[in-house]
Amino acid sequence: MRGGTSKGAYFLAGDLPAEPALRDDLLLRIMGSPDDRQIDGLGGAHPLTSKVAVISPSADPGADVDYLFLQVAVDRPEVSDRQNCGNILAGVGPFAVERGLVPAGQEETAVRIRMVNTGDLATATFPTPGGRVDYKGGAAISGVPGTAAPVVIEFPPGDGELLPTGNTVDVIDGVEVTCVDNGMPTVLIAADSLKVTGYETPRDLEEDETLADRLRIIRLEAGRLMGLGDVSDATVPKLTLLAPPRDGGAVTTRTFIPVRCHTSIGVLGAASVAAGLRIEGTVGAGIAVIDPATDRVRIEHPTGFLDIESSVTATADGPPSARRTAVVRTARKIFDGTVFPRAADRPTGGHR
Ligand code: NQM
Repeated sequence: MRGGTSKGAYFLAGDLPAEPALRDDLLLRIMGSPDDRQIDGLGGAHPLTSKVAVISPSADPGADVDYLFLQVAVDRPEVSDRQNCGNILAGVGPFAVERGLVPAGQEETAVRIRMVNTGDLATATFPTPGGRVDYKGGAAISGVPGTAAPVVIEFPPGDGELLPTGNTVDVIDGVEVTCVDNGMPTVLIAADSLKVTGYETPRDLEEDETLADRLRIIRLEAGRLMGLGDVSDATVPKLTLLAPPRDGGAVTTRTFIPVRCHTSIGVLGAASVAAGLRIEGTVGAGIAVIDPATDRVRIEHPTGFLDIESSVTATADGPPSARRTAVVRTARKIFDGTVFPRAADRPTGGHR
């Protein structure tokens, strides 16, 4: 399925081995990793198209289904459950209805989802005319051609720290950063503090080796400060370069996930950026143009923009916390069938 601006293979948990090492070895073979082109599997040779969702009924009374997100590395034999994915999340509700885990309503269906990676909850609501998922619709999202049915995703406020280092600004390697987590650990950096404009193409930024070195140093230290330990092999935290908006939005972004530069922006990544912009004194607050009269924040990115509803509670005597986060995505079933993984040679899977 395509979920938002990502694409992945969605599985019922019961169809995969329960043992993580066996499951990950199978997923590497299904996706065709490790291989730059993922030529022998389903993966699309980019982190955004090498994703897996594992869905099962939930034992949590507040959720209908559990969603475990797995990032399958393209060029390394690694499968990681250390991050969540809000784009792939957009396909979880429709998949749950297709597989009979959740009954469809006659007009629309709301599916309560527990995101196993973080323990956070989300509710996805999408049209089901006549009790069937209908992927056709008029919603357009930047980075995806055409239109499809809208999937409205609401995130209740989490109870984690929005500013995991306890500071609005930390200085790492001489650069001011804000470390923020509203569903995705993210490091906000002013693009000009790294001698780029923030309007470059993802490809130009990826080819800038000096920038890559700086980002690597900043990310390792930020991960430590955010309590994530040694993040050298982890896909979090993400790094978002910020510049003033150019197309009427709140801010321009270029996000590293963490080595490749995102062609748009992740949903939870955007939720974290939006929350960060709303907190006084952060790196983003000084760059963004925020309208305090509305919750809507338009995040500009390389292929357009992502609108996210985000509000933050700021009190004088306590740390800021997220009040509300919501987003509209689309999702589409592309193929339903049987995958034939390449044969197992020896277990290659490294689980992180
Ligand atoms: O932040 C890519 C994506 C993502 C993550 C990444 C995402 C999110 O766009 O919620 O969706 O940051 O690795 O799929």
